[in-house]
Amino acid sequence: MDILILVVIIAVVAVAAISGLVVSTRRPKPPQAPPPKGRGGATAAPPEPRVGDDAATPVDEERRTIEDVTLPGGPAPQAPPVPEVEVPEPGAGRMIRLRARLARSQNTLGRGLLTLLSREHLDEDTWEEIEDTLLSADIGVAPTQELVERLRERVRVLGTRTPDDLRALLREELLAQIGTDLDRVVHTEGGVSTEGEERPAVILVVGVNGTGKTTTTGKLARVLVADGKSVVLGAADTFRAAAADQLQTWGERVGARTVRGPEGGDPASVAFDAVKEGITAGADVVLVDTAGRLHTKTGLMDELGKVKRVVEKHGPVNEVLLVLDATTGQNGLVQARVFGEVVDITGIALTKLDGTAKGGIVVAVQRELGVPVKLVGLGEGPDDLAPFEPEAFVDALLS
Ligand SMILES: Nc1nc2c(ncn2[C@@H]2O[C@H](COP(=O)(O)OP(=O)(O)OP(=O)(O)O)[C@@H](O)[C@H]2O)c(=O)[nH]1
Ligand SMILES: [Mg+2]
Repeated sequence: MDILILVVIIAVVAVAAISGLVVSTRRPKPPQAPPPKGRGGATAAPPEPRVGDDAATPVDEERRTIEDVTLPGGPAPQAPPVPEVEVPEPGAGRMIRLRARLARSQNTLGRGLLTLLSREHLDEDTWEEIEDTLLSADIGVAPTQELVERLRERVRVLGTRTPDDLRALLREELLAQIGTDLDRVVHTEGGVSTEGEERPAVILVVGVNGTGKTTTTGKLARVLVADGKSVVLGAADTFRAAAADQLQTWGERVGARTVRGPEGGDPASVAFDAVKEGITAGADVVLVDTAGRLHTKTGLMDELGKVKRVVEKHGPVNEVLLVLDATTGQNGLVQARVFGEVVDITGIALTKLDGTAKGGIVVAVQRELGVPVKLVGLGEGPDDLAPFEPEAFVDALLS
């Protein structure tokens, strides 16, 4: 009997011992802190385990809001970013604001002329130097000769020449060459479509490759939006999808919708659809960006003519802006002539004036085409396009 009792007791103790062992092996281990790098590699005794020590974040840490918690399985899904609509600078007075940039690139012409005219003896050599200075600024042969003749005459009449007299004289003569009474307004008055609906103004932007058409279209959209107009963009450069993306990015920044077509599609059809969208949306202005084309490629020039004709099914185009890169000099004049033959150019946007001292091209190109420079590009920034103001231009030249 005693032996039996002893066996039962031993069995109970053995079962208890085994179950305790099992439980202890199942309990998760608290995370192992790296051993402190004590002197001589000695390790401190591990602290007593506490509740919550095995959690990723200690329970006694400051409570976090629900937004801060990263859900298991990766970062929380992000809402698609809403493009921020910017408030562009108004167009008026931009040329004055950008005057410093203009002065930096252009005033070698003004300073050069003033220095030469201030010489005590204005001999033939000096007049030749004056002529060369004007020619090297791309003013063109005929305007240079005219200007030199007038300056000679007026300097002779003037007699003594103070720097202020010379500056005033030069200002007047340069302004006369540039023209102060040309219509430089970018026309944005809508009209009535051929279907009798109200329709937006339509502006076609044309030019050879890389002159700055898309950039100028985007910048002009900003000027118009700043002036309170609603704008639709037409991506009629269908050669590359990237061209439409580029324009769309400009549009999104100011909340202007971009109408685009399939890559390699018919540009005339995209331009037509853009104007249709402008009519439907009740927009004020539709700006149509076209692909860069060499004026020497007849097929491409014919295509441009077609874009204009197709758009005009809705009603007349208000403006055809030829974008010219000021750094290309005299070659720009040849481009202007050929584009003018295919589509009636109504205004010139002269870009990259910040990158050349040859601002005289303003005079030359107006002469060549008989149309005014309406816009000038003075940098790559979104608001670096200014309505052209002759007085501000000449003042920057002579500053
Ligand atoms: N410095 C300066 N750069 C300019 C100006 N206007 C345009 N650019 C730059 O010129 C480059 C060409 O501009 P785009 O607008 O892509 O030219 P594009 O005529 O549309 O070119 P294609 O569509 O390929 O024919 C870009 O790097 C512009 O930032 C300007 O006034 N000043
Ligand atoms: Mg382009």
